[in-house]
Amino acid sequence: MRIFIAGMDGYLGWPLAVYLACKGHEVAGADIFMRRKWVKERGNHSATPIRSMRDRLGAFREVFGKSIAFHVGDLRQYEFVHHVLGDFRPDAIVHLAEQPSAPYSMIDIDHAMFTQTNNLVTTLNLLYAVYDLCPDCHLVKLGTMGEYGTPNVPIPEGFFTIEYRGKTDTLPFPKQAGSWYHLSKVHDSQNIAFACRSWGLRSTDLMQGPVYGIRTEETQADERLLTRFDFGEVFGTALNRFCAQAVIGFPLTPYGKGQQKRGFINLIDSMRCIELSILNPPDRAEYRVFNQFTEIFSMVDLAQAVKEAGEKMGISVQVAHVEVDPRVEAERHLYEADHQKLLDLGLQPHRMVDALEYILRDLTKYKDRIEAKKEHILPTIYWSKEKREAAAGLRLREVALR
Ligand code: USQ
Repeated sequence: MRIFIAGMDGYLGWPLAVYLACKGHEVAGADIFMRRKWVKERGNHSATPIRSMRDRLGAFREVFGKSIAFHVGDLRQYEFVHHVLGDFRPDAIVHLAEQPSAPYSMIDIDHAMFTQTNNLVTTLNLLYAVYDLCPDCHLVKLGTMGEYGTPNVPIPEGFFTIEYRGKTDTLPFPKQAGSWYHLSKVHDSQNIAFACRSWGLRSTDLMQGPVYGIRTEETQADERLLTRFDFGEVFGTALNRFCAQAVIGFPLTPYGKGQQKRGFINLIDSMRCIELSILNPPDRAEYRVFNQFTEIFSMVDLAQAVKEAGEKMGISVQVAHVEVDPRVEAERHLYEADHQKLLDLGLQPHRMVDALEYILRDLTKYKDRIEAKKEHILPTIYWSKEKREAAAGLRLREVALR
């Protein structure tokens, strides 16, 4: 199949391009390297030393004898989107070209505005270009489990059937996202569903949970193919952060009570889910939703699992709750979310406990790079003024950074 990856330079985009190209698909992608810029803007870097796109593409050609087409450009510019899609005429587009960090979106008005305009404009451009050029093309969009929030009822895969005042209908499940970033994905979902209804486009919206891991089977072949690995407060996600903290002897940081639960997924399974979605497209005019995660854990569960894995390897791991959760979120809540549809398509999930040792081992190689930026681990971005005030003078900061 001809697959276009919007946002090919990111944590998921690059290994996905390599994975799909190795599976025999014709892959093209675009990026303007914003993720590199945002992480640099925060003064941080990837734990893994990532190569330039030119080096990555060259290494891929050298190792696998195949090519991936790449365009440098801004997907917020409609002319650019129209040009690259017109040229390539994809069967499927994987849309990863968004600002993915909740804390980044909560820094201030500029970052909130940037996140929502960037994410919504890029999605709208893709919808219009698909409608104009290749209306049969399947848009695989990366949404987030965070779109649903944490309701006190089970979470279905996108839709639920409800009886209200004697009538029954199947409707989108309510969205109660917890950051400007997560809300950008809610708005995207509405826009995509509308385009499917009104123009007959087809789309799969993947409600993905936090992804963890570094290596995929293909990127293991050569260090130049490694994807990025963020561990700071802004772009690092919970489990990846805990692993990075463990290897430098920094106490693991569940926020608040640490009873927040999320649905996690291994990077390898994330690639496979996207492939399964592409291989099994929806009908024209269909907007469907898959919940893309494999196991649910609380932050305390994660910290305990990393502690046990570390200790098996002779690394002593401390856990020190960050007293004031910087986010406005439920610190204890129900989290019963369905995740059957991708299993029905053939996903065979990896277990988190089996991956931890590899992640810790891999990260140990980049210990110095994590150590060099450890001041970026503890949270400094607060969801509200009340949170910021409550957190002033956190004891952990002094202890951990000593
Ligand atoms: N958390 C901690 N300690 C930490 C970091 C995070 O307790 O050191 C907690 C947070 O308070 C939150 C949970 O872990 O309750 C998840 O936080 P996260 O930073 O791992 O993930 P989140 O901000 O929700 O965003 C990440 C990705 C985003 C994706 C989302 C899926 O950055 O792109 O959409 O995971 S989900 O979490 O299901 O919404």
